[in-house]
Amino acid sequence: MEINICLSSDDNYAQHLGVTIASILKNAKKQDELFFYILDGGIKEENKQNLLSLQKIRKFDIKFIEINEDDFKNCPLVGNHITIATYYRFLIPTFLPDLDKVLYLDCDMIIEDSLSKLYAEDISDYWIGGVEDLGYYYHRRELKRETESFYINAGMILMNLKKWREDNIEEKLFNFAEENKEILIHQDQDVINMVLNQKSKPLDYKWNVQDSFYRKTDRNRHPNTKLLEKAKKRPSIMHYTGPTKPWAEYIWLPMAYLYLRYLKYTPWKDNLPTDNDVLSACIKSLFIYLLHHPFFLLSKNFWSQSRSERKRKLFKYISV
Ligand SMILES: [Mn+2]
Repeated sequence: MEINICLSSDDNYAQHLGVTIASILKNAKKQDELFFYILDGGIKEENKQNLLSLQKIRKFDIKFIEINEDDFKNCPLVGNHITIATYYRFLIPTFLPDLDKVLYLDCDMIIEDSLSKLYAEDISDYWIGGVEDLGYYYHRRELKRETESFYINAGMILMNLKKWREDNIEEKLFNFAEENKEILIHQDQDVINMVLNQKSKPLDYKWNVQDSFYRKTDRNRHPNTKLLEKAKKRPSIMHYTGPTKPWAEYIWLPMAYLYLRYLKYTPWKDNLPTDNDVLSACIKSLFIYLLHHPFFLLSKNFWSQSRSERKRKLFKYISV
């Protein structure tokens, strides 16, 4: 079965792109024919060769599509760990004129399953298919949407390119982004949700398990379904959604070990996360907390908070 996958990366992310691809190759079924389309924001020749060397794991096709940043100069930038590259996916129907369907994946993902079942999902009546983002409960309300409504995580989207072209979706996305700068928090993800919500198909959680799924603070608001619990135990796609990534802050991130599982099959195998030592990470976080709150044990306020609130404050500094 032919599986068309689109990923986006600049030279800084080439290693993580490589690890994501390696995880796809390692878990592909015999009959999967893999075609990768890379939206290339300046990947250097050396790293392109490194990516091609992954052919050792398994045969695949790869095409680099050069991106012109000028096409995105009107897009608003919000937050600090998101770059202009997140907008590239708006133009995928133009970048890939020969395809009617494509699976878009972020490079902060590890794939632990064949992608054939996901790719075969019938989205002929939809613009996109994807998995709910369980965070952002309050944010949805700010966007003046029903809190219960489906809010997709844009790190994995199955795209019906044919329907995007028929309905002029590219233009609608860019217009919306330009006209609504002040309400966008999650940049292109908000835009995708606001414009495409009417025709988004919810898919099984296991196809985009986000690290927020494991956080206790959010859990109260999670739909308490068996599907969600099952997906968390064995993600088919693990997505490191926050600013904390497994290649840097390894210790405190759920499922971070999956990144190392596939890093070792790539030419970047020696670039291990810097803080993969538990003891030094604990000492570091306690030290930083004490710097900010030298008398916290004496403060009445601290002890009158709920346990979870205290914990949250103590661990806030870990990713500093
Ligand atoms: Mn992501």
